Amino acid sequence: SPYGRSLKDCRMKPEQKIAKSDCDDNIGYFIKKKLHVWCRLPGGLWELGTIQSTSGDAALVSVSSGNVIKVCRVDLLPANPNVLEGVDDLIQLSYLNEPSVLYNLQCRYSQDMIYSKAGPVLIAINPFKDVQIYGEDFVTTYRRKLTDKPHVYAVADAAYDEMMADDVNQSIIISGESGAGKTETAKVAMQYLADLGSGSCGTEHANAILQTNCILEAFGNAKTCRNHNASRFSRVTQLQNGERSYHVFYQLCAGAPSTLKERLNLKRASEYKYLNQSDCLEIDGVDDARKFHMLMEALDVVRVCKEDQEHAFSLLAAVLWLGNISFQSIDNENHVEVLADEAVTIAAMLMGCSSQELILSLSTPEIHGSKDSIVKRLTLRQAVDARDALAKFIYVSLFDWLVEQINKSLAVGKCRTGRSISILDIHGFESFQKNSFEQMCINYANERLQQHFNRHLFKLEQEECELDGVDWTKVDFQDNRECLNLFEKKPFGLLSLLDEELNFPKANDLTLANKFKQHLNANSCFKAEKASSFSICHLAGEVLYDTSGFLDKNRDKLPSIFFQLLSSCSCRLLQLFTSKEFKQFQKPENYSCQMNALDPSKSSAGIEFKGQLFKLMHQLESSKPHFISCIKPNSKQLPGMYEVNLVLQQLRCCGVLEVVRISRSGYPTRMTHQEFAGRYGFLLLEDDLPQDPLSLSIAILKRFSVLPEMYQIGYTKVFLRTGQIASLEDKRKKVLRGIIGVQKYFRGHRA
Ligand code: AOV
Ligand code: MG
Repeated sequence: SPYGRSLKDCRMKPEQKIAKSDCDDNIGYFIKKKLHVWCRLPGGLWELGTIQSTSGDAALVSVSSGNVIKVCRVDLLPANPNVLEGVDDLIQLSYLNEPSVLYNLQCRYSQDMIYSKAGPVLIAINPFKDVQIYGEDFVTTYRRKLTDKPHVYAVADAAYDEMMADDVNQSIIISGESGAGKTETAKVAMQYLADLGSGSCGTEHANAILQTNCILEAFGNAKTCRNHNASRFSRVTQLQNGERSYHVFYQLCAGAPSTLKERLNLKRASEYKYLNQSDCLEIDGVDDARKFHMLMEALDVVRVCKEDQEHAFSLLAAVLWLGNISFQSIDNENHVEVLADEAVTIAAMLMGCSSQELILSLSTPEIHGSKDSIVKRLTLRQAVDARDALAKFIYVSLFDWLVEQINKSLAVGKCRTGRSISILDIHGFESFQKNSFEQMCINYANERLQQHFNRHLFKLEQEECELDGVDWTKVDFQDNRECLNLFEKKPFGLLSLLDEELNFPKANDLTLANKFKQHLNANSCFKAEKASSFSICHLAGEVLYDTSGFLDKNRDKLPSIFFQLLSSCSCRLLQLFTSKEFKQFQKPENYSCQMNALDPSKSSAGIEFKGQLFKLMHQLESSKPHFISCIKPNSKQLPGMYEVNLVLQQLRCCGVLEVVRISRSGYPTRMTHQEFAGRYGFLLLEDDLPQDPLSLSIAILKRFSVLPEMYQIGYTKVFLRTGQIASLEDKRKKVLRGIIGVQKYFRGHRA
């Protein structure tokens, strides 16, 4: 598994998730009734079978192949009756154990039903192929509410209706791991909303909104080994083999018209060190030159003027040329100076400064920490780091600027109702063999989002019960307050301690790890590990982190000498990037740790990240959320392939099982009185046939001696506890068999 430890070490232990099996409690009943059970085979796969006999802790089970195998009782779980096969909503399952959920989703996926519901959450399993469920006809079908099949369109439609009816902002929150389909799902949702909106805002405005995808993907997405179109950050300067930097660089090199190429001194992508280091310049089936033309059109559509476009392309070229700047050794101690070649000349020209100024800035050592650390000359490592920091700063600022331009342009549009639907395409929980600062930030963000998810869905559950007049009994759910404290507590939380350590010039990976261990051990989500490692028990699983590189990555500041350089450049955008107003726009509101973003010594990546996260949460808190969980069915990006363990891993991580558990922990099966009477009413005798559906439901429950603690009667629905529907189904089947037997008898008799 690519997930290293997380499969084994999920905080939610399997026995918690697989609520003590009904099968284990009623094993005699299962044997007698020949009911299906799931047996866990060695290797973790599940197979359907029926129990033949038990002795002690083991059971003999006959499986579908005809073989009889010996299975430990703890490895047996009840399976759902056939009537529940492939249900739209997992909440309808009588038994919500992992194999049942996996099988249900697989059954649907094999028929291209990639969307399912898990109570209030939409599950989307990546098809890795075109599925014929999008486009005008489907939009109309969902808009007119002619179907209730789960779909992103249905989610977007509900968000739209609720926004209009309740005058409340909505958010569609999409989660899932890399390659799970978040960005595609976001686009499907946007497409639907743009179609709806084109009526009121005009097609032009709706089209402009859709065109932003093209721009954001060019500048914000890149090929990784997991996803050829991954939404990524900070990968301008360093690449893994087989991965690419942001698409826009390759698009520019391949597609810029010759005059532009000349003005920017552009070469082929293979000539640039930032691009040629990973042995991967092209993506199968992707025409970068064509994409560049689409990008330019999209920029026109969102009204970024030609002059600004040219500025943006110049800065992209400047970044590429910065990467080609090299250094030569000047002594035996690995000290270097900048090589004054064409890379420096062209980069300086594109930025609007002189080569001398650029060289001087690249050669001036940054002084951080105490005076002891002052060095007169740069080592190769320091010089490369400084150059890369400059390139990253330019790219990041360019990206932020572009987003601002797009927002300004769209705000000019005709429809300003004051209400919005936000679509959040987030980076999902990650757990690799080795995890660093980036994973910590990503997982922290997911932890915050998960809290939002739980709290909200928990509340929903309560509301549904109350609305239907059903007694609300507290169901427990995993609260991650403790884990969030581990990150956010002041002064002894991960982020504060990390920042504090930046002030110690002699700090290193080990001192940082020790500091964590010294101050955080009391938190139950923290685990000290060997040397520079520690673990965090995240809601989605335990993750092992290694502090190596934490300090450098957290420092993430642009040496102050570059601020001086950039503010004196003639390029208008560079001046803007170092100006107060620009920083003001980037600075998150509701920022708990106020700081001067212009003072590089005070910013840290962790604090910045937290600030942005708080801003995001603030925005989400004030909107009505709709959740979509994307699942990647295999790690090969192939259609028609469903890897059970990979899916299970994700279901556990994204908390979907937990939500279904929460949603139904009290009374999982909910059927309207009409549905209930429709299916089981015929089981009643003539005498006890009441008129209204609610009384019919009560009569059915009485007739079959369902214990009062096993159900509740709501105004509109029957709420049943786990397993009840299965036993009702059993009775129904028996009666039906009896009826068919009688019919046969009569037919035979007549004949
Ligand atoms: P991600 O956004 O979740 O990853 P994407 O949305 O980029 O993942 O999806 C990855 C690939 O899966 C896409 O390029 C498509 O080829 C395919 N795909 C996803 N959803 C669909 C769909 N509904 N129909 C057809 N193909 C689909 V990342 O951004 O890496 O976390 O950082
Ligand atoms: Mg994405």
